[in-house]
Formats: sequence, structure tokens, C-alpha cells
Amino acid sequence: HNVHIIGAATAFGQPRLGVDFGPDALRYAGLIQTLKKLGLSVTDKGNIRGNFKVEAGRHSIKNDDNLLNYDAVKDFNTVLAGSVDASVSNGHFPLVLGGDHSLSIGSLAGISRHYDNLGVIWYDAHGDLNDSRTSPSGNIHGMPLGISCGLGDAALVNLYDEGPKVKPENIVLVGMRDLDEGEKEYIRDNGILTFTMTDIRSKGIDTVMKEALDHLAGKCDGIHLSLDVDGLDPMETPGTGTPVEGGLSLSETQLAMSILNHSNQITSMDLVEVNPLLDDRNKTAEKAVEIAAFLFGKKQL
Ligand code: DIR
Ligand code: MN
Ligand code: MN
Ligand code: MN
Repeated sequence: HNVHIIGAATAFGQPRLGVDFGPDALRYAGLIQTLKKLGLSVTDKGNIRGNFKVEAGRHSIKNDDNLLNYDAVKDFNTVLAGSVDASVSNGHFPLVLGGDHSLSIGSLAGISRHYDNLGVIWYDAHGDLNDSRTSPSGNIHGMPLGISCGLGDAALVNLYDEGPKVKPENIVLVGMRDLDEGEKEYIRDNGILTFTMTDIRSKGIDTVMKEALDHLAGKCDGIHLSLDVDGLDPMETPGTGTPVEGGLSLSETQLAMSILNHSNQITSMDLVEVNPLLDDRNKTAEKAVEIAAFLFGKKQL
């Protein structure tokens, strides 16, 4: 692998500032050295940065459709999609560092054109399947998977490429424990394979990950992993904007990543929602680096 690190320094998808420093927090936690030590060749493409005008109240503007920072999210993701597309075109593995989860609109837009049936594993406390109608918040970081499936605002759905980027049957949700009513309805109506925390406690994360891969095997020509650090328990990863109790542990996540590594199926990744301003001495970024290391083959012995 040649891994392309793409820093997606956006906080536009939600109201809390600081998540735009996530990519640098991950670098300071040793991401690049850690991946190089695993024998990977790593290129850091630097950060894509939105034009923040916090003092002018830029970071709290909603459009008529109740979408927060709509224009900024759209412009940012168009640039990000181009960078991700270029990396995949040149045969590299894009590792997109967040930044809030709205960045997956751009990463999926840049990646999906390279696959007929892109699989997506969404490792998160949340489904991120809202649109402006079902969203309780207007925060676009709660919508990227829905948008990628074709839900909601047309300009976001058609961003970078016409039409939806992902099919519901090619999605697996892992770690779910805070789904909004509209998201539950969309999951049921579309039969999206979903593993709640209750399912994970019952079956074990190893069985869950194997079932996830089995579900995508055969039909998908690549699998994108979108990992929101709030999928882990807040005791593990406190530095994130929307923590939810009752999440995955670091060791379960290491095991999950090992299983994905052994499958040799993962072709791209987002590592998102690290907010160093909410963190305890950068421990969330350090754990996120450990998670990425396991995805790329780190072992304990
Ligand atoms: C909630 C929170 N479902 C929303 N979503 C988050 O605002 O749509 N996603 N935090 O990661
Ligand atoms: Mn495609
Ligand atoms: Mn989340
Ligand atoms: Mn998320």
C-alpha cells in the first residue's frame, strides 16, 4: 500500500469548534511514523481547510432548509472529493482524517466513481442517515451516509458526480446506539444490515465483523471504512463532539480492525470526529492512531 493521508480540516458539519484541528492532533499523536513503522509507504497530502470566519458568525448559519453551514459544507466537500479521486486514480489508499463526519460526503463522492459496487462499513454510534426533514439538529455530520444514498438536498446528493454514491444493500452499520426515528425507518425500509451495541454484546465483535464482511463479499468491488471515534465508548475517546455512553472498547476495535486487515478488502478509510479541544491530553487522537495501525496490520505479538 501507498497510503495517502488527506487532512479534512472541517468543523462545518456540526456546531462545536476544534474538530477542524483533528487532522493535526492525529499527526501529533504519531500517525505517520506509526504507519511507516508497519512498513507502509505514506504520503501526507496536508490539510484541506475551509474558510472559517468564526468571528463573523460564519460558523452558525443555517439555510432555509435548516442545514447548518450548507454552502461551506458543499464547497469543502467538492474540493475534498477531487483530492480523494486523484489519490485513488493513482492507485493509493486514501486515509481521510477528520474533521467532522460531513467530510464523508466528499470522500465517498471521490471514491465511489472507481467502483461499481462500493461497500461501506460505518463504525459509529450514529447512522448518519438523516436529511433536513428527519434531522433533529440541522447538523450535516448526521447526514453524510443518507446523502450518499441519495437522500435529501439535490446539490449534496449530486456533489462531484450525478446521483447516489452508495447502495443501501452495500452498507453495514456497526456500533449503533443513537438512531433518530427517521433513520430507523430508513434502515428498516431499505433492509440495511445493522449491528447495534446490543447485537455486539450478544454476538461478539468478531462474529459481527465476519458477518459484515460476508454480507459484502462477492457483490462489492471495494470496501470503504468510515470510522467515527464516537463509535467507541466516551471513556475511551472523550475528545469528540457527540459522545454516547455504552460504546465499543479500544480492544474490541483493535480486534475489529485486525479482522478487516486480514480480509484484505478495505480500500479506503475515513477517521473522523477527533476534537482535541474536548479531549484529555490528546488521548482520543492516540487511540485513533492505534485503531488505524491495527487496520494496517499492527499486531500485539
Ligand atoms: C444526530 C447526531 N443523529 C444528528 N449525529 C451524529 O444530529 O443527526 N453523528 N452525531 O455522528
Ligand atoms: Mn460507482
Ligand atoms: Mn457519531
Ligand atoms: Mn458519524
